[in-house]
Amino acid sequence: MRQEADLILLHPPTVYDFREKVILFGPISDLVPSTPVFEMYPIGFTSISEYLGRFGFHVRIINIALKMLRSKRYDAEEEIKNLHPRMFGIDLHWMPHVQGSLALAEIVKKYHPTTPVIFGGLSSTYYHEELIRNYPQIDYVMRGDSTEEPLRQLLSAIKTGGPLDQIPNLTWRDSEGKVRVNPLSNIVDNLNGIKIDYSHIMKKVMRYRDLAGYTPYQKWLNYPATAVFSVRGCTHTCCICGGAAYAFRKNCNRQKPAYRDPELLAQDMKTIDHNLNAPIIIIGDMMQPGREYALRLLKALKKLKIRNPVAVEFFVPPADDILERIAEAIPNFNIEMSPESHDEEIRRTFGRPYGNEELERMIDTSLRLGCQRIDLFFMIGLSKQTYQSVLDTVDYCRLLLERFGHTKRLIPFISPYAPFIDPGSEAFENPEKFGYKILCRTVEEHRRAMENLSWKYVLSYETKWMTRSEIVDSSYEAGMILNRLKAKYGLINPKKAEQTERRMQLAVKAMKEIDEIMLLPDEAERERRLQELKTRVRKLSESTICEKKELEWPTRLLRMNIGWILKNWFQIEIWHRLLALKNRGQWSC
Ligand code: B12
Ligand code: SF4
Repeated sequence: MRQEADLILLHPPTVYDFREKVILFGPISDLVPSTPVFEMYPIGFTSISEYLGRFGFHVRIINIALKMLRSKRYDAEEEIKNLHPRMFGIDLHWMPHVQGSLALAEIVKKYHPTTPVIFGGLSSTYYHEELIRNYPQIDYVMRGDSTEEPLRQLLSAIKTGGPLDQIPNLTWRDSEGKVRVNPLSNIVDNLNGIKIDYSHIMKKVMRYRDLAGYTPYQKWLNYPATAVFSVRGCTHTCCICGGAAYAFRKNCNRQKPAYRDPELLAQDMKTIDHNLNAPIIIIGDMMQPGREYALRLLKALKKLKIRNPVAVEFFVPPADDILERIAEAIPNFNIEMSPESHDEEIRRTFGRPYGNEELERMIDTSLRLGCQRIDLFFMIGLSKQTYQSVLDTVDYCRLLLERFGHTKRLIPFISPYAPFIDPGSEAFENPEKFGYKILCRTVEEHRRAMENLSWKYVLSYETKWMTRSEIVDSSYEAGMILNRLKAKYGLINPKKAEQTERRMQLAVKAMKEIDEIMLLPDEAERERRLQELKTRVRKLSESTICEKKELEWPTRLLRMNIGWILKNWFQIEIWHRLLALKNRGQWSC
C-alpha cells in the first residue's frame, strides 16, 4: 500500500456524529472561537508537524470536526477509508472530545486494522493506562506536554521495526497484551527548539490541497486569530485548572514551566505580522517568567514594529510601568484578564491572589495608555460561589461599566465553567477541599456524559453552594442581565442584544422541554419529540449567552500576503506535477 504520509493527525468533534444527534450543548464554547463541537485542534499539531518534517517525516493534519461542521454531506468514514499513513494520531487533549476521539479511533481501526493509532494531549496523559487497557482501538498513548521528539523516535521504530521499550513518554500494549508504561522522561526545559510556524501550515495546505483540513475553527477565514506560545506549564495553581503547576507536576512530570526566549517569541509574531494581518494572542502571562523576560520581549517587539492587533493576557494585574512599556512597544494592544468573580475571597480560593483595587487600577491605566480593549472574564461554578454571588458579579460589571463604560473599551463576559471539571486539577483530585462533588471520574463516565441531551446533564460536577440546575439557571440569568448592560453602554447594538436575549429565552424553554420529554414513558413518542427539537436545539448552542463576534478585537481590514501564497502555490504545483510524472515512470532522479 502506498503511504502518503508517515503520520496523519485527526482532530475529532466532541461528539461523533453530532449532526445526527439532539444535544443542547449550551454556552460551553461561548468564550472561545470554536463552536460547541470544539473544532479547534491542539496548536501542538503544528509543532509536531514542523518538528517531524525536519527529520524527513511527512505529517498531515485533518480537522475532521471542522469538515463535518462545514458540510452535512461530508463523509468522514469515506475520507478515513482512503487514507494510508504509517500511523494515525488522534488528540484527546481536551476532555470534552472523549466521545468523538474514541469513536474516530474505532472508525480508523475498522478500515485499517493493522495501522497503529496513537492518542496524545493532556487528557490522554491523565488517562493513559485506562485508555490502553479498555479501548482496543488505541495502540499507543504519548504522554506529556512535549511529544515532538518521542514521536520522532516512535515513527523511526515503527519504520525499522525497532523496540518500543526505550521510547520516552510512551504507554503501549505489548505482544502479550500487557500494558507497558515507559518513563515520562522527555520534558523540554525551554521552547526554543519548538516552532508554531504558520508558514509551514500554509505550505501543507497547498501540499495536500486541503484548506478545510487545516483550518483551525469555522470562522477562521473571516477572522483569522492567531496565537504565539510563550510557555508550556504554569506557575499558578488555579484549583480547577488541568494546566496548573499542580497538574503539570503530577501529570506531565513538569517541575517548572518551559518558556520560549522572548526574542524568538517576538520573531514569531513578526512572521505572522508579515503573512497575515491577523490578531495575535500571546498565550501565557509575559510576567510569569519574571519582569526581566517581559522587558526583553517588549524591547524586541518595539524594534520589530508589529502592526497587528496583539492581545496580552495577565494572570495578576501588572505594574503601571509594564503597561507603559506595552503601550510603547505595541501600537494596537488589548488585554485579557480573568478575575473569575467580583468577590475577592472566591477569587483567592480559585487561585488568583489580587483585589479589586489592583484590577481597577490596571483597567484605568491601560485605558489611559490607549489600550484598544480589555476583556474581563468571570466564571460560574466556583468554590464558595452562590447563586446570589453570581448576580453580584454581574452587578460589579455594572459598576465597572458606570466608571469605564464611556470608553467602550472594557468588555465583561460571564460564562459557566463547563462542561467538565478538568481531570488532574486540584479540585478534581481533592474535591472536598474546595466543596466540589465530582460526577464523572473515569473515561467511560465522561464519554457517556457527553451523550446527554442537554448541558445540564453533561456538567461533570456540582458544588456545595450550587446544584447543576442552579449553575445552568444562574448562567442564563446572569447572561441576560449582562447582555442588557452591554446594550445600555453601547458595547453591542440593541438589535444584537435583543437576538441574544431571545436565544437565551428559547434555550431555557428547550431545556425544560428536554426535561419533560425524558419523562415520557413511550420511547417512540420520545424519539419523535426529540427529532422535532433537533434543528431548534442546534441553533441555540452557538453564541448562547453572548454573541461570538463580541470576542473579536478591533482590527483593520484583514490582509493575507497573497504574493507569498502565490509563490509557494506555484512551487508546490510544479513539485506535484514532477511527482506525478515520476509515479507514472516517466521521470526519475
Ligand atoms: C492555549 C489554551 C487554549 C487555547 C487553544 C489553543 C490551541 N489550539 O491549542 C483556547 C483559548 C482556544 C483554548 C480553548 C479551550 N480550552 Co484550553 N487551554 C489553553 C492553555 C492555556 C495552554 C495550552 C497549552 O499550553 N498547550 C501546549 C501543549 C501542552 O499542548 P499542545 O502543544 O497543543 O500539544 C502538545 C501535547 O499536548 C501533545 N498532544 C496534543 N495533542 C496530541 C495528539 C497526539 C496524537 C499526540 C501524539 C500528541 C498530542 O503533543 C503536543 C506537542 O508536544 C491550557 C492551560 C495550560 N496551562 O496548559 C488550557 C487547557 C488546555 N484548556 C482547557 C479547556 C477545558 C479548554 C476548552 C474546552 C474550554 C471551553 N470550555 O471552552 C476549550 C476547547 C477549545 C477547542 N478545542 O475548540 C483545559 C483542558 C482540561 C482537560 N484536560 O480537558 C486546560 C488544561 C486548562 C483550562 N481549563 O483552560 N484553550
Ligand atoms: S487558569 Fe490559572 S493555573 Fe490555569 S493556566 Fe491560567 S493562570 Fe495557570
